[in-house]
Amino acid sequence: MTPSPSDRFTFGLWTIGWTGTDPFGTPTRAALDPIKGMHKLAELGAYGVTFHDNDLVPFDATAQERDIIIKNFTDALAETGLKAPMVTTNLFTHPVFKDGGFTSNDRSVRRFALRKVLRNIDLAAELGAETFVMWGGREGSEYDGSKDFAAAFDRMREGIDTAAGYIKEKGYGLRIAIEPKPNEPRGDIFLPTIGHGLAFIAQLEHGDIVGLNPETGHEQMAGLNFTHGIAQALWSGKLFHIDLNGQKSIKFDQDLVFGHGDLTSAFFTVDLLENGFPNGGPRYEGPRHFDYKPSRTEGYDGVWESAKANMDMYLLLKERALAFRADPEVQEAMQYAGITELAAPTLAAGESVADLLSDTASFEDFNADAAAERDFGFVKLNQLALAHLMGAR
Ligand SMILES: [Mn+2]
Repeated sequence: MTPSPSDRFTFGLWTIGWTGTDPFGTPTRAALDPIKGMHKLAELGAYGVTFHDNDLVPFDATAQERDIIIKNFTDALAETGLKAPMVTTNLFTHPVFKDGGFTSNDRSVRRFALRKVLRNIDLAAELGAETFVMWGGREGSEYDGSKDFAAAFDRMREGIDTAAGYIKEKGYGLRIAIEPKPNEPRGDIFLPTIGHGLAFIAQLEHGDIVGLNPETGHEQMAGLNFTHGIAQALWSGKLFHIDLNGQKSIKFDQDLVFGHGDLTSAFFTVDLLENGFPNGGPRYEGPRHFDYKPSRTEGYDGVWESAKANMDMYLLLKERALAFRADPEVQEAMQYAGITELAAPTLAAGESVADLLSDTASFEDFNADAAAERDFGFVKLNQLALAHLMGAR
């Protein structure tokens, strides 16, 4: 499995650059020079890199230092051929953001956060990024009495609409993607799941350029099915970007390599991304972005192994998912399961509710017991999927 830029694999600079700091321990690796990291990713076959403003430019850098760092980064993009398709803003590391950025109870912090975001939007546009991710890791609370939640949603809407309005006003080719997460670092984070995100976007003035950046582990931390979630985001026209990684059930954010958590779920995620819905429909065409952490037990050889592992896992799963759909026995099992039948509208073309009400075959003469005799063969279909996943077919 040799990744190439045409696979559109991207990595956050913060992923390969994570030095292993966790709430219980200090770094286990020396800091990585982002430019060196970019050269290594290009060598491994990645398409691009993504970053938070402060992954590159230190929080307290002077304007002059910032210019030099951005120039070096832009040069490195040119040298490596890497793209920077997604940019995001760090509104969580500095203590000023301890109660959030857009939803801090402190108005001066909210104004500072908005300025930090607008400045970073300019940079994202300058670099030709397509997606501007907003992960509100500190937007939330530990205590339900600590905030006026309605006001917090108003401020969240104000922040995102202001940023989206600015993008439109400037004519930038950017779309905003909200990244849901249920908790960590806050006890509870606003917009905790894909579903909450979709409902929130519907309340925005500039919701047409706001979508989602769902992350595998974030949905799984909430006990939710990631593939269902991205399917609904796609169906809603809101899957603007995706963060792939691995998570084993409801616990802290593990940020494992993609597929190293729930492998079966990862198979169906790739099946959806690569093969699309069985009966057609919207497709995800964006980068395959990995947002993971190389385990803190590893040195830099292990960091690069883990970066390769994400791409390997994706390509292996892609190969298996393509074979799965192409298998005549699978197609037969899908047919038997009624997967095609689900695409047929329940009412016939032009049929009114009155027509349905007068169709005695649908109710009065419907034999529910006979219909209940039908079986769907879902277990056989799933066994075929797992056999393909394991390379046994
Ligand atoms: Mn993420």
